[in-house]
Amino acid sequence: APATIGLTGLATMGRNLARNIARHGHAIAVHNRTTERMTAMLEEFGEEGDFTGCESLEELVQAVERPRAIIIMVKAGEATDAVIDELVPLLDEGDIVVDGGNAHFTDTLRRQQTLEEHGLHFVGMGVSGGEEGALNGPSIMVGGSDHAYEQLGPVVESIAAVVDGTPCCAHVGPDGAGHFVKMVHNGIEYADMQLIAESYDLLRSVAGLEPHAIGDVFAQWNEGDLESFLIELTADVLRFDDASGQPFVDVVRDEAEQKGTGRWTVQSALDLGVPITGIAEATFARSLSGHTDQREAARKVFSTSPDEQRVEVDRDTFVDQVRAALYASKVVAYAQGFDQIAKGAEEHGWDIDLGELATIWRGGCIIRAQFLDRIREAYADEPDLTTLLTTPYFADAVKEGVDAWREVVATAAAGGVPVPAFGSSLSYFDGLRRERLPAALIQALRDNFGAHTYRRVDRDGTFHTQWAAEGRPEQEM
Ligand code: NBP
Repeated sequence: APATIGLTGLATMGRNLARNIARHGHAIAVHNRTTERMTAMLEEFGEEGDFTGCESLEELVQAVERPRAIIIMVKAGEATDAVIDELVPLLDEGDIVVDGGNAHFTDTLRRQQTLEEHGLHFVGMGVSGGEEGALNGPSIMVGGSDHAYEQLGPVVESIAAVVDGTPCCAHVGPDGAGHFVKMVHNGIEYADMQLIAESYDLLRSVAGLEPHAIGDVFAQWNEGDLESFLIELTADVLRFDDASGQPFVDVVRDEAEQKGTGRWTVQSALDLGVPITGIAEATFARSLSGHTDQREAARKVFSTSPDEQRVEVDRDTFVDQVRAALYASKVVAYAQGFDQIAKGAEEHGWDIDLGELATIWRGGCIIRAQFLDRIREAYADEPDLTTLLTTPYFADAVKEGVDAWREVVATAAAGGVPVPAFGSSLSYFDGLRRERLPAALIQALRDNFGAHTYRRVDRDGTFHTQWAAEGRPEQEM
């Protein structure tokens, strides 16, 4: 019998996704550019389900029932285009091509257009959860036509993670919507991790706790509002010792890498004009960590003895303040990320259900957290929410934590501990709540040097003041 679905690209992600699909009872045809990967996979896991091994894309296409659904799970970028170019002439009208890789959503928009011209459906499918998620249940964000989702939905929903009986899989919107929200999801992941890292740094440098003890603190935090996969993982990592006997975190070089989704998120936010300061600072913090030459130069010139920057804190109080600051900053990071999705949806004409996103991120993905239930509830209460920050639950949490948040940022500054994500989140919060912003001065300056005009507080309209040559206002005599 023909296979229900086909998949090409059997590296870590594709192989695990194919196994997951087969384990759920769907007959699947599998292919990989280098055939050995396919044969090795079937040798090892062929018993897990109904697999058809294919040595070429022609064979793959032949093996799948029509209208076909073929998932591409290869390296994002040129490799994906190469596979699409090869696949398209082999397909028939009405077939569905699914890109499950980490594509940039603008590539997905472009590919969708091209395939539509060939009478094919193109689906951009964001898959979160890494290697483990792909095998045991990822969070899946599908962008594509209703028609394509009708066929694809039952298969992908069956392989997704499940929370409270709900699969962590959604038809987010058309064309690039799935990859767009996957991108922002990854951006939020950057912010989450940076906030955790700053918390660790403060507990170590200011409160003087050792990694194991900090791991215990994180384990405790995981019992409350902060309960999440990343907090749990942090507890595990901090309590883990390297074979050399040292804490594992101490043998890892302090240079964080990135594959680019954080950068994409920030670039898109700049285009959309959405201030996602937490995600941006998290992305820049990784860049800074990699600038080893500049770091070395600065250390030589500016290093101080540890005593010069020692700040005295009450350890228990400080630990609790850091927890409050972490929670408040996390609220800001998510508010900013959801804001970006709302603006992106508006820009591209996508009707994205933000509450549904919070729902499908509760399982399978790296940012899964109890917290997302609160976001889901917030959007259920008010689907057209202006910002998550002001919904009663989060507003109360922020109000309760704001003094601690300020204390932590001030202590970090006094102690010379960099907290770009904590600091920028607090500034974002203060920026939003401020009665008057110094933006008035910026606009006055812009009118002065560039005649960019300004609006007034006391009447409607657009104004320009006649500034004299030296930039001074002309005096009325
Ligand atoms: P990789 O991103 O490492 O890609 C390797 C696969 O791409 C192999 O199957 C390789 O075939 C194939 N490939 C390449 Br490279 N160039 C090709 C070409 N020109 N034509 C045909 N096939 C080509 O695999 P991965 O880590 O499994 O990730 C797959 C996708 O899933 C990526 O887009 C990734 O960004 C995304 N993703 C990854 C994760 C994760 O945690 N790793 C999470 C979520 C999403 P070969 O065997 O013949 O070399």
